Amino acid sequence: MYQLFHTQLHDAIYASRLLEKTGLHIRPINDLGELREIPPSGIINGDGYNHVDTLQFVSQLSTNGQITYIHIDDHSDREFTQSWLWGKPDYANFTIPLSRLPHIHKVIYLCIHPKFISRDSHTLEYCLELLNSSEIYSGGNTNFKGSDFFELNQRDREQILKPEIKRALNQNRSIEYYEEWGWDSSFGIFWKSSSEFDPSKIETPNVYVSVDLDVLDEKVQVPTNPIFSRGILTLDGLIRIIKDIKLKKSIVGFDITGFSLHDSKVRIEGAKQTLPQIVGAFY
Ligand SMILES: [Mn+2]
Repeated sequence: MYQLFHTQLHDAIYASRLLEKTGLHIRPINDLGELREIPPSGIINGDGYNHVDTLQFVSQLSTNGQITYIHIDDHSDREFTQSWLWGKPDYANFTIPLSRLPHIHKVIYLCIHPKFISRDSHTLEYCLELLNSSEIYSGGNTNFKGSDFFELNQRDREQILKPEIKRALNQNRSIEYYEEWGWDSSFGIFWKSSSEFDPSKIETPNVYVSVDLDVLDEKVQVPTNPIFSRGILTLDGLIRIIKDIKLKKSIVGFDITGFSLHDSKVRIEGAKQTLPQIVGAFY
């Protein structure tokens, strides 16, 4: 069983009202210190813009050893935005600092739309960090696999030819096909199909799960902010993933983000059916 909290945001309070009939006791979270309570905590957070709060939730966890962070979202939330240039994490980039937290073993990006894995051209250091700290699975329940290529600058091209860098790259199965395309012009990051995701292969016994509801197909009745794109995951697909993680790993905390009062298309009666199923999958 989890302690269930909601943040003090209108969207999160609204979402917790949609869960009223479940009988779950959902308290407002006033102090992040409460996240250290046993049993572990689940948090209903607000709009997709508030997904950056996950960085705080995860920082505050008291953990026994390292944990794996599982990011279920249409977006990777590791893009270089304006605020990132100012040194401030936001909803679009917070998984970068999150992946650098000392108690985070690895970040698993799950059901991400390929378009949102990496859209900028990055340095070799960035690509190596991404390869070493994460696994990427593309959207929905599809068999779609793909790759991102980054053009390297002259300095990075020289770097990549160094034996120790080549060795590091070769050790990572994400780029095992790379050499066929040559070493000297660009750098590839590969992602797997989400149907390949298997929680029993996660190296740590403890995991934290963050769900952004925009990962779900538009047909699923959940109120999200229309400004963010929706993914192609089905409700059953999401529930199956959560239950599979729960079966094989210990979930030390979770949050659900992406609720929005501004979604006029969603039917409230539909959301009252859907939300309890998603939250219920964690119990
Ligand atoms: Mn998202």
